[in-house]
Formats: sequence, C-alpha cells, structure tokens
Amino acid sequence: MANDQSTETTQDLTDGFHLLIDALKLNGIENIYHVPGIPVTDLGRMMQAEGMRVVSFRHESNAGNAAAIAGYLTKKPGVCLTVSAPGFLNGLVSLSHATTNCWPMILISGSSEREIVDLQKGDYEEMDQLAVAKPLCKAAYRILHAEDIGVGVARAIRAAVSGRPGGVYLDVPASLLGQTMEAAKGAQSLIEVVDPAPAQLPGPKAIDRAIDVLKGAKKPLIILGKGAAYAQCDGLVKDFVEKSGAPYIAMSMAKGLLPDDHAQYAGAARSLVLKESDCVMLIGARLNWLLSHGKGKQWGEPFTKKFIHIDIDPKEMDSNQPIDAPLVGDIESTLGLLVDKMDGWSKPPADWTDAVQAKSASNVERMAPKLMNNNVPMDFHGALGRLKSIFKDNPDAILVNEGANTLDFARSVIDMSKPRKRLDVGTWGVMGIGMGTAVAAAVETGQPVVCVEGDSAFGFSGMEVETICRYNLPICVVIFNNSGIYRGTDTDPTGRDPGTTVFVPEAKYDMMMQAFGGEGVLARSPDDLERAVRDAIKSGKPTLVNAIIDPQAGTESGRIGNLNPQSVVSKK
Ligand code: ADP
Ligand code: TPW
Ligand code: MG
Repeated sequence: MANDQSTETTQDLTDGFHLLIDALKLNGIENIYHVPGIPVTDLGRMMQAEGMRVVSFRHESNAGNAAAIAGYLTKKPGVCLTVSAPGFLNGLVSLSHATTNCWPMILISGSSEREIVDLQKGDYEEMDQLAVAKPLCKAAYRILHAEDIGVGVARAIRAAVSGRPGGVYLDVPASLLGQTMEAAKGAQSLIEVVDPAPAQLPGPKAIDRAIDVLKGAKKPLIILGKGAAYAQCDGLVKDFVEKSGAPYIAMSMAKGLLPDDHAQYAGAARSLVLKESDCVMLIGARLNWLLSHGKGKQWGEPFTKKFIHIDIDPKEMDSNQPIDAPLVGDIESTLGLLVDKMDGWSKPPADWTDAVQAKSASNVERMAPKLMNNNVPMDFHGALGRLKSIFKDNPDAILVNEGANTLDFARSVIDMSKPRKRLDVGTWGVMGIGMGTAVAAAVETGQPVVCVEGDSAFGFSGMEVETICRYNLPICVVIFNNSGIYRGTDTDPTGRDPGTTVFVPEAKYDMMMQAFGGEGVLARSPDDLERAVRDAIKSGKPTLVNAIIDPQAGTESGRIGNLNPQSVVSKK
C-alpha cells in the first residue's frame, strides 16, 4: 500500500519517482528533454542517475520542441519534463505543435496538490493543468496513485503513437512522486506496451478502387508528405513511386524521402504538375493551407482532378476536396497492398512525364547562375548555393530550417538526398523550433546538424546555444542576418522608434556562441560562409556562423505574403 512503510525496509520499497523512471525505460524511452524545478528536480537527477539521457534546457518551449521532433524522428513519443503552471504552459505550445503535426510526444509536468488546486486555496504554482491541456492535445491523463503509474505511462504511450500520432499530457502531482509501495508489487504494476501502433489495413475494395483510379490517370501526380517520412517505410515508398512511374513532389519535411535528384522528382515543376495533373495521390500529406486546400487556379480549377488519399485518420478524407479513392490505413501496410497489385504496371503516357521533366530541367538551369554569385553583401541565393553544395557532400547531415525568406529559399535550393534529414517549422510555420530541434536531432541521431536560421527565427530560441555548448553537440547554427523580420529596412513613420520589423543592424550573434566556449564566426561573403560551415562539420564543435545578408534582400512574409490582410486606409 502507498505510504505504508511500517513493516518494510526501504530496500523492499519503491516510490513514484522510480516507478515513473522504470515505466518509461521499460517502454524504451531513454531521452528526456527537461527544465528542472519544484517538484521535478530530483526526478530529473534520478533519471540521469538511472542512465537516461537528460538534456536540461534554458526554456521549456525549446525542451518541448526537442521532444516533438524526437517523436517524429524515432516513432516513439519524445518526452518533455517540466515544472508546474508556468513551466507547463511554456511546454504546452510545443505539445500543441506536435499534435498539429501528428508527431508523438508526451509532456510530463509536475503539478500542485489536488486538494489545494481544486478548492483554489492558492498553492505554489497552482493551476488545473489537466483541464488546460485537454483541448490542446490528443489525450491528457493524471496519475494520482503510485500503483497506477504503469497504467498512466502505458496509456500515454499508446495514445501518442497509435492511429494518427499526437501529443499527450501526463499530469504528475508532487505527492505522487513521494508515494511508496512494495518494490515487487511496483514492478508487477508496470506495463510494457505490446504493439503500440498497430498496423491498419484498408479493405480490398478500397485497394481495388485506388488501383482503378490510378490506372485511369493520363497525368498522375504523387505528393509525399511528412506522414510518409514519419512512417519509416522508405524502401516501400521508393518502390511504389518507381513502379507507378508518376512524377512526384515532396512537401517540405518529406524532401529526401527519395533523393531530390530522382528522375521522377518534379519539385522544380511544381506549378505545372499541380495545375495540369488529372489525378493526385496524397501519401501522408494533408490538403491544408500548404497545398492551397487543393483548390483554385493553382490547381487548374475549374478543371477537376481525381484524388487518391492515403492517411491513417479517416476524418482527413474529403476535408477539402472530394476523395475518389480514400485509403484509410497506415502507409506501410497500404503501400504494401498497392505494390502487390502493380506487377506489369504500364507507365504514364510519355508526353506527360517528358513535359514535366523538361520543365524541371529548364527551371533548374535558370536558377543555377543565381546560386553561383559571390556578392558582398550576400543575397539569399549566393549564400544558399554554398550550403547546397555542402549538403550534397554531407548527405547524412541534418538540416534544421526556420525563418521566412530563409525558410522558403532554403527549402527550394537545398536538395536532400536521404529521408528525415530536413526538419523545419511544420504545419503551423512556428518560429522558435530551431535550437530545440537541433539539440534533439543531434541527440537522437548522432549526426551533424546544420541550422539555417533567419535572424528573427533564431532569436526565439537563441539562448539554447548555451545548451548546445554545455552538451558539446555537433551543431552548426548559420544565421541569415538581414537585420530583421523579412528584411532590415523598415522605419517608424513617426521617427520615434525603430521600425517594428528591424533589429540592431549587423548584430554580432557570433559572440553569443563565443560567450559559452563555442566557435563564433562572422561571414560576409559566400566564400567565408562555405569555409566556416565546412570547418564546423569537420570539427563537430558547436559553431555559430553569423552570415551577413543584404538587409534589402527579402520580401514580406517570404512566399506567403498573400496571406496578409490588407487595410483600406492608405499607408502613411
Ligand atoms: P505535410 O505537411 O508534409 O503535407 P501533413 O502533416 O499535412 O504533411 O500530413 C501528414 C499526414 O500523415 C497526417 O494527416 C497524418 O494523419 C498522416 N500519417 C501520419 N503517420 C501516418 C502513417 N503511419 N500512416 C498513414 N498516415 C499517417
Ligand atoms: C511563434 C510570425 C513568421 S516568419 C517570422 C515571424 C516573426 C520571422 C521572419 O524573419 P527571419 O527570416 O527569421 O529573420 P527572413 O529571412 O525572412 O528575414 N511567432 C511565431 N511564429 C511565427 N510564424 C511568427 C511569430 C513570423
Ligand atoms: Mg531576417
């Protein structure tokens, strides 16, 4: 029984701290992204002592973003551990972000005593955290008794990874951690989750229907989304795409699922394929704002297309366009069933595939000279041309990317040649994922990480350069410093203050890294930039390259300026 120590020696007892650690370890969770404080300081220490990798951050937002991307990279829930009310709230943004992106994550937060919180008597960091978390994640649980820790952790894991993955909140009141129970009974109460993300197969009729629709297409197009990258069935995706012979494009984080130099890759002919295709097959990609909801001139409307959609969540079907062939299932099982039906598949008509290839080739050729410029001050293309060649030479390096122009240009210029190597702002376009994502990418994969960061984007998580230095991680942060949000030229029309989108001109971000013992390098030319990044990858040392970009280079909101509302009152 909890708290009954009368007949036991402490060797025979366990407690909430250790049961929680044992439950996580039993389920293969070894990495924790954390900020310490009451009531979880000792929990973090004990996790470390028990051999878990505990990465302590400077802000929970960044620890949470680390956990979110760890979930995406590993298909296991990434775990973030925070203190109560404010720490919990800081972690909540990333839990919600993970849920929005369909990534498995568990936010574990310490909380105050129920008796005080529920009567609102005013406890230390009092908040009804469970109620706050519920609408913002996939599932939320509170554990009140030590003997329920096994169940609580098992439910959190299953909820996070099964079906459409998402974020789960686990509320851990301070008093739970100190509760004791017999060690043997405690061990028995733990649950090793069997088959946490069961396969889900579409029925044979759904498969036949999809095969018929795809066969009938004269101008098919495949769109790979980050759900397909998450599924980690890379060989099968390649097999399916190649058997189909259809041109494909990859959503941002699906780049590299097949190498971007693949003959069927139509990324450089995106406008053409969206407009002119007659059948679109979505694989782990939603028809949300990132695809203009599948509507409008961009999609060749009023001409209509057929849609085939593979997604694990049935509710995703018909969300924006009627889906002719819904395939509700996991991508691995579904593609397996489709590929089995594709022996002797006839390739799409050559006039379609040739036209797409010709358009891609001419667009790539048009871009090439821009990427070779050595201008000072640098523009986005001159700088990115060098990073493109660095990634070509280092295919295992992971690219973390955020900003507006910095994001949009880097996405189209830098080719990825392996899966899950491009990590970015996701479905919401969140600024601030950078350093947390970089830390988790390094911790989870052990590969070199290069972050390509707008100067504004970097500022949201910049303090974590200390974390990067403290854990001596192989991360090179490249700041595209155009001295502002979108550009560095705004002014206050009244002349009183700086313009709302500008920063201190040419801020010396490189000195931030130096302050914590890492390498800080100033780069004014593409040559400087290339040298610094190559050195950083070679040395594996924490490095920050402050790449000074022309403050005039950049447009409002990058490629999505059209989403800004317009005022009818003319600008002053
Ligand atoms: P992108 O932003 O790359 O277009 P989205 O995040 O919009 O991708 O879409 C990913 C989709 O993948 C989600 O709708 C999610 O339900 C789905 N998904 C995630 N994992 C799987 C899986 N293993 N099998 C099938 N669908 C999946
Ligand atoms: C959490 C709004 C979108 S892009 C951006 C902001 C503030 C910064 C763009 O400037 P940056 O890039 O990074 O210097 P560049 O190359 O164009 O100069 N708060 C959050 N998320 C978002 N998306 C914003 C604000 C925004
Ligand atoms: Mg900027």
